[in-house]
Amino acid sequence: DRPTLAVVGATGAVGTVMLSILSQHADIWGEIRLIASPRSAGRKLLVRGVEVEVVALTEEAFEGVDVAMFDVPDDISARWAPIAAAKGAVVVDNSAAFRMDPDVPLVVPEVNPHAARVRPRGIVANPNCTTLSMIVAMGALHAEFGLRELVVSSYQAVSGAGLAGIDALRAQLNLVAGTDLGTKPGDVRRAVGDNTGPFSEPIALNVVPWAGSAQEDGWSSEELKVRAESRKILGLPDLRVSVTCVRVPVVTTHSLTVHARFENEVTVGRAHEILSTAPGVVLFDNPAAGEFPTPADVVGTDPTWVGRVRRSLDDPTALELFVCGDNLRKGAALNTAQIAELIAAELS
Ligand code: 2RA
Repeated sequence: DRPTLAVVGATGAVGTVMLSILSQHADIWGEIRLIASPRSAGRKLLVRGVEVEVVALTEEAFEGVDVAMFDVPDDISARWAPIAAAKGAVVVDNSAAFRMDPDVPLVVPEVNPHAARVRPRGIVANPNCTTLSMIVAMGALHAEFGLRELVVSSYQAVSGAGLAGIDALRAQLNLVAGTDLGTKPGDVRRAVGDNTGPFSEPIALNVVPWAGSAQEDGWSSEELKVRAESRKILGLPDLRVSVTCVRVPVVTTHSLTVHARFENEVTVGRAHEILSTAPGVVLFDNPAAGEFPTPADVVGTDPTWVGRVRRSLDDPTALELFVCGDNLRKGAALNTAQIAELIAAELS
């Protein structure tokens, strides 16, 4: 019998992309059960070309489920993932609730697929979308050159903050379109007023050097996640990682600039060879011909796109790169689906 899959959080920004991915991938699942908050129960959503009615999140909803994918806020995962696991489902969780739990593997199928096999709590965690937007390319380069340090700046899309983030950017763009705003101090802020949505500052005509919540010594939770998760996925507990997270007025696709320092000397030629053959990576790097990835072109695609590969002028062991990844696909739904497919292959 083909395994039963539950999608918890089916109506959110990531859940919506998940349903389209499940409709595009090989049809390995028996029943696909859609689960969401009681507010969304009864809605009908299309998956694999058929309408499926959403059921409310209850203990009974996990009856007979083999694999349960969770795309819900941290507190909902923290409460319900162990319940689903106790019911016998293997949980693939895309919240931050379990990522750093030593008994929960943090898996990127192109980098550490073997880790998914050992899951004492019956839970496998999916990394944060910002980590995921670069880690496939970094894993490939690490395997060749031996990674020693990452210095990263992110350019994060508003859909990282869910449908509310997309709504906030669209509403703000409507307020500023066709005006001369953005020419005087505070003019955009005054026009946007309280309509900042999930962000602390206006995001239209702006960039905001902040994502997540405040942590010690000025760091944001998002910055600390990228550091801790990169170390765990790559199996490099002492990797030096410095991150600055920035929100930009892009709907979907996170970008990152990366300064990656390695154990050995690097060449752009060898880095190009590795990146052009690594699974899940597209090398798009010919700036003289105007070829480098941008979110507007990458959105809706699966791979990690890499361009602007240069050797650091002052350090022959370091590379500079620009990386883009769709934060809702590889950054969330796609990686979760890939993990679920690894587990399904193991169960069958
Ligand atoms: C963001 N990484 O972009 C977060 C979402 N998990 O806001």
